[in-house]
Amino acid sequence: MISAEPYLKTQRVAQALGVSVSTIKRWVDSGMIQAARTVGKHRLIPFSEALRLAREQGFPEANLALLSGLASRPREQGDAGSPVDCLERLLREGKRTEARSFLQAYYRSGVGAVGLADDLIRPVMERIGHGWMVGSLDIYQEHEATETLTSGLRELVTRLGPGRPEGPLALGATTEGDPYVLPGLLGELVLLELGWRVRNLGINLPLRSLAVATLKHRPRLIFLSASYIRNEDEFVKEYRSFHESVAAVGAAVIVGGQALGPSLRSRLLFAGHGDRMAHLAEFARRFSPPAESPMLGDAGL
Ligand code: B12
Repeated sequence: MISAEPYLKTQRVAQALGVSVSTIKRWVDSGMIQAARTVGKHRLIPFSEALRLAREQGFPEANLALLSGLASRPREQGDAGSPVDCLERLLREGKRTEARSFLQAYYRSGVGAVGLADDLIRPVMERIGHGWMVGSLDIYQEHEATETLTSGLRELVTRLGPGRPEGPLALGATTEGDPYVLPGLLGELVLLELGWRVRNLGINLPLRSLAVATLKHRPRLIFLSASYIRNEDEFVKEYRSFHESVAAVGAAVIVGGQALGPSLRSRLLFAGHGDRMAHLAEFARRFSPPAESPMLGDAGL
């Protein structure tokens, strides 16, 4: 069940955006901000609407910490300001429920799966990884951060549903020995939004088995994420026999991930490569023009 969206009082949104309460009320009444009403006719603003407003209206001084319950006073030096600051701090403090609802409100605020992946989750996890590397974070906190984002993303994927029944099919996986969950889930969300049917085969999948799945399901597209490769020569050998079998069904392979540097890539054959989910989305759009599924925000869900 997707986490309930927090609703905020007009005072809190006004304080966080640095405008007057009457301005917020006027914006609600003019329809510029979507809001609900209490029985007593008080206006309540969905968290995602406040985030959308902060982003679209470009409130540089917006106190997102105040919006996301991280702070209860006007912004001070060093306070979490940007969405990346806020989510990183919620994860560092182990605030799992707040972090999940922040993630989903950020998604509902209209950034789409690509914005969620490339502008929020990747930079946040980079900071978490750095924290682990320099010892300001313990490994359990990195694990907890990954688990929190994983469960939040799984809810969004479930909510977006299995993709359009007549949509083209894509298979996704990470390779053998690679335990990284987030890139695969984000790839799935990106393609579902574009109306693809997606079978995310998960982590740590031997390429031999991905080839079997390809011959069985005959996908149009295979997205492969590699964040960790134990032995590059072995990987290249397995990848070559995998690619021979997928070529037989005419599937296009797009690869990406931190472990696929230029020299390793130069030893592989693939139809596309990307460093960001924006590249996967662009490839999928050009490859099979979509009848796009509604994003959760559009469908008012
Ligand atoms: C979480 C994490 C883990 C977790 C993973 C948990 C899980 N279930 O997912 C665990 C604990 C398992 C782990 C283990 C290790 N980790 Co680690 N890990 C991370 C961390 C913090 C986040 C990775 C992540 O999920 N990021 C979020 C995703 C969405 O971002 P992304 O991977 O960058 O993906 C983006 C793009 O690359 C692209 N993309 C990715 N895939 C694809 C695919 C396609 C088709 C396309 C188009 C685009 C694309 O789009 C994404 C969105 O922009 C990173 C830090 C970092 N800088 O990323 C370290 C990091 C990757 N880990 C690192 C290391 C060293 C390890 C270990 C070797 C540690 C050890 N000694 O055991 C092991 C190796 C793995 C293993 N076999 O166990 C180093 C890697 C350094 C290096 N370059 O070699 C990093 C950078 C940490 C650091 N700062 O040093 N890790």
